Amino acid sequence: MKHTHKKDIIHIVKPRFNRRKFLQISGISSIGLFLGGCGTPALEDLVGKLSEPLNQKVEELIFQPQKLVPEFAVSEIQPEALIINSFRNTPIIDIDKFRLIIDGEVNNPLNLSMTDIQALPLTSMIIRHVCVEGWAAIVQWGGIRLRDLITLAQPQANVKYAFFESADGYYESWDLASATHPQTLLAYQKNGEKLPVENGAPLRLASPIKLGYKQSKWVTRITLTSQLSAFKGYWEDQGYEWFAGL
Ligand SMILES: Nc1nc2c(c(=O)[nH]1)N[C@H]1C(S)=C(S)[C@@H](COP(=O)(O)O)O[C@H]1N2
Ligand SMILES: [Mo]
Repeated sequence: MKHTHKKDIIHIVKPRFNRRKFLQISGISSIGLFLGGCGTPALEDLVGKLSEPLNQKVEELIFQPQKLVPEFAVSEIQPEALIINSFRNTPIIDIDKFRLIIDGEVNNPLNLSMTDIQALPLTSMIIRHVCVEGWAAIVQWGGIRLRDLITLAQPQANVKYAFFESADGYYESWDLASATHPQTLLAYQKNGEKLPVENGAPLRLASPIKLGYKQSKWVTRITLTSQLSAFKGYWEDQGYEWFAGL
């Protein structure tokens, strides 16, 4: 089966993280946390919460040694090989207003700005991206471990799946074990630079354990659930395999 893809180029509002803006965002964040509502948590609180206890099932997944996929050397990166593959136009996202929502069957739903996200530990990996159209590319991705965000959201014991919504209307769902694999990242860097918008900025999935179509670009919402949705994934709903493991 062939993907259809267009390569339209459009402009986005450039992010401007100057000092004033940074202080502004952190200020708003602290107030949100103080009010105890659904505001964005302050940066220190985010990082601090990573060591809080979890429910049994997620704890098992996170502390059980999950098999690591061997990574490549910097010299093996193929900067030209990653082909832009988008089923629609590149969406317009205002980085200053961007929020990543983590919700569903969780005790601590999250609403995070890119500043919040970039305050979490940065992980970098060099892996092979494999597209079912018959091409592959060795890419370096930098970002946060998805498991860290899932940990912060405090999923309830019955959670089995993560459902991803993207700004272009794309959607995906993953099993929890794959979503909490230590090499499953929400990336904001590609080959050592800021992630280009065509490749999914501000945030995209990157993982060596799943095929290319599982790696949602422009992720805006992650919903943790006990039931698999009737909508499994954009390509899956047209007959592609759901698990799509590598
Ligand atoms: N939101 C969104 N994510 C997406 C797609 C898409 O069309 N929209 N295409 C998928 C497919 S089929 C592939 S191979 C990769 C391509 O990533 P790239 O465009 O950064 O090379 O993104 C995946 N994630
Ligand atoms: Mo793909």
